[in-house]
Amino acid sequence: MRRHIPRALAAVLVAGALAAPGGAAAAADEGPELIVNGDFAAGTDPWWWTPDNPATVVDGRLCAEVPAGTANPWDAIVGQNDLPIEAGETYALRYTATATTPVTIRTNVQQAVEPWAQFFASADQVTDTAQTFEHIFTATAGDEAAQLAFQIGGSDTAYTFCVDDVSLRGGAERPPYDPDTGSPVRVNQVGYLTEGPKNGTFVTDATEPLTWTLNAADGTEKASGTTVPAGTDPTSLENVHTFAFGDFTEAGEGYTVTIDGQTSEPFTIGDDIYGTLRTDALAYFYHNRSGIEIDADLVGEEYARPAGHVNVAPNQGDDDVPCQPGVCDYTLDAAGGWYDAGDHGKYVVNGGIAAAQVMSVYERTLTTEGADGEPIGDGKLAVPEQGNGVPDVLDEARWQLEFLMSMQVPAGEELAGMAHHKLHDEQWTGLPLLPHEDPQPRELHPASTAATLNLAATGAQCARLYADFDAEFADRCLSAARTAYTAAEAHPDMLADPNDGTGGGAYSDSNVSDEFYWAAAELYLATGEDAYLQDVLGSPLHGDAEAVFPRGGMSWGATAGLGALDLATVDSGLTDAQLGVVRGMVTDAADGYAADAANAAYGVPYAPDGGRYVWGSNSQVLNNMVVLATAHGLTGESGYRDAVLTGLDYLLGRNPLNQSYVTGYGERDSKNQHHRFWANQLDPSLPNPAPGSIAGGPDSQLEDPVAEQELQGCPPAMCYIDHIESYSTNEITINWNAPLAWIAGYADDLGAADGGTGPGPGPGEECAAAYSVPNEWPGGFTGSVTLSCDGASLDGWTVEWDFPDGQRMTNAWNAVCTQSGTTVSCRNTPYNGAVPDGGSVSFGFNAGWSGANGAPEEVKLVG
Ligand code: 9MR
Ligand code: 9MR
Repeated sequence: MRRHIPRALAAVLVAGALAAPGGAAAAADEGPELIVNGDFAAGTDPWWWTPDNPATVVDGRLCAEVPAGTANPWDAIVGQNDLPIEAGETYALRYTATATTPVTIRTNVQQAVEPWAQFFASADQVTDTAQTFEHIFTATAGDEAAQLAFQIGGSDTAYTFCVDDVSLRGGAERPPYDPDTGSPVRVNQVGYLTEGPKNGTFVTDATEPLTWTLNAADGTEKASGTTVPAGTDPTSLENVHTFAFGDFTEAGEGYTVTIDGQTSEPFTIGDDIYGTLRTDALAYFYHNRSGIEIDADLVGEEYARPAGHVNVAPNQGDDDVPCQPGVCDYTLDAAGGWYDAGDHGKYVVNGGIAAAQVMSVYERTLTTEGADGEPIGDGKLAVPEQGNGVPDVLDEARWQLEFLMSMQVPAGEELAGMAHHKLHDEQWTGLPLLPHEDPQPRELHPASTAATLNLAATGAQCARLYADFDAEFADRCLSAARTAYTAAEAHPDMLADPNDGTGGGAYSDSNVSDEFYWAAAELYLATGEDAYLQDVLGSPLHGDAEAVFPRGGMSWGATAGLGALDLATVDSGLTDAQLGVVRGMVTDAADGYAADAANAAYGVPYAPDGGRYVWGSNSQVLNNMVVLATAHGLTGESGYRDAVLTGLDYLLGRNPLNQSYVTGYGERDSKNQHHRFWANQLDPSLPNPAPGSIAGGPDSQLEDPVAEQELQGCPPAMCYIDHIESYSTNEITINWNAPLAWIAGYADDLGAADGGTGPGPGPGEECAAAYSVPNEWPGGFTGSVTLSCDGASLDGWTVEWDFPDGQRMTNAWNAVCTQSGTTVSCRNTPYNGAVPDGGSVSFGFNAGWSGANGAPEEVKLVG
């Protein structure tokens, strides 16, 4: 650090490698600095050390406590990886060090993997007087990712080693950022639904339309058309064209698109392309369970592992976790739950949204017509609770719900009812590290309002969903939720400390009005109680679509939308007017996301402020897709559905990097996400991430050392690297996989509907209308009618039906309706009279019912 320069200057200069030719140091100094954070101003990152010599930053230097009696120098190391060393180049290595006992250390620049070939090695004598060492060397061989290793083991006595101002300069300037993006023809590398939109993007300098051809696996041309020039795409700064082949509906595998001699990655057209994605995305959660052995019978040998944090050495166990010093004087049994991400922390904030969205994978099947609960039912997922009579997806969510409840401050304590913000290691650990090998002490961090409201919201949703399966558990959830909500009201501004990021993430959030909204909504839906409803209606967020659904997407820090989505879809006593407000927020937000998708050359429903892609941008995209899909369920509008599907295209390869961000899906998939067990990139004996794991995705802020080194100058949607240490672009976490599972379920259900069970003209019909009830509650329901054409088109339409059970329509949208007796007649608005061949148009309405709510026998197209 700068303020230590006097000490560093006072240090004795020890020049090694005196034989270096004159001027070599100067030549090396012209090259780039390869060491990141050599002055430790940014903390310990990206330095690493071996587990027995823990290091921390003390007075601006990195100090390691080296144990006595290790056998070899390399039994204790402080180092930094990813140093690009080039053969024939000259380098200057400098650092300042002290040791409380005089020692001879080994200072090596070497391969980071076997056979550990050395490009430079020196024996340096370090004493308790600060000395600056300087070594000039010419590398005789090279390595793209070498390491600097201070090998400080082998001492008979324990001592403290401190190092500062580490610098390694030399080699050629780094080439400008130039990722390998493969073919310029960008498609969804998994595929397209038979009846869905089919769009792609072509990167080219051409400004005139070009011909595209769609070819079958055997090379036969199946369709062709021309591209649409779209100018410079702001997310990639590349000139692009788009192309569309939605009219082509012949199912098959191995299709490619060729433009201007360039051929896309292969893809499938079919109805069943997202079924395994739903299952795999959900499997992520079992894989990342804490406190239970991950069973080879369920996941295969490669992914099996012992239980983590169950009090078997070197783990310190999560069954009796103390607070950080000074925070509390009790301990909690907080075993179980899901590990957050690449790290072994367990956090209530993002743990809450993740649990909620996994529960919603299930709840969606209760509230949405055509949503199939079977693929997530009992015996369908690879979880140990198979066969217990409870849908497997709820078994999975319960694993986390039990943990969330265990984080609640016990009765009798000062903050009783509040929830601790998080539990994690005292210090950051390095990679790789299996959960059961984590030696760090675990600590509870202070309670926070945000965490408490996460518990209230998820507890209430739990009460709704588990009541049918386990009343005792549902009651326990509700009671925890009520207590939490009351405690949060009493402590409405206990914000998590943004600087509390050692050993785990901070997850700090300066505004909890959205968590209050979410929790009040869920408690109202669980209890029907007016007090909670009044809190919803009285929230400053209520009715404000942009506040509830930020343009950049919902996230762990912006949760109001979770409440609004549930209010819009789950049966409750909301009046039609109240329901109209809530649904209006959903459709307003969805309109914005759909417009963003339509404007984007890559079809992505994500247009963040200032074009900045944030940490975890892929989950922001997914959360916008969840809003769109919900709006589709409420209205039947195909535009919403299309924006969800083009969002999937983006995530699965139709993007500026030609990258599928989901492991195991697509030809160019992410495989090296930041994870301490799935760390194959660091240790070939460990697996890559399990299929269905979604990477965080482009983050234009470059928030980790690898991103800083490799991605300088990247356009926003290209700020991503499939490297295990790029945690700001390439981590995986429960709260990103949860919306992936939700969307995969939605898309799979769409495919099933296309496959014959959904609306759409039957054989022989040219234009037809289909009636559905997306939502029903005591005394009321929302109806939807979809007009579809195949082999004809409409220019203006009127439909009629008879309600069989005396239902009364109260209001309609996207149509003008009248009711006389039991007969309803609806005609198009000035905006949606046209139904093209192969297209569809939907409208919706609210109506009242009593006794029964049967569907009309027929919806007739009368004009
Ligand atoms: O592994 C950690 C990851 O889960 C976090 O998102 C990230 C940012 O907080 O930090 C990672 O841990 C690194 C730590 O911040 C600094 N030392 C190296 C750790 C592993 O890369
Ligand atoms: O998802 C979090 C992201 O929104 C934040 O910008 C980032 C930095 O604070 O932290 C992310 O969460 C990480 C957490 O802090 C530690 N575990 C891994 C999480 C995902 O990278």
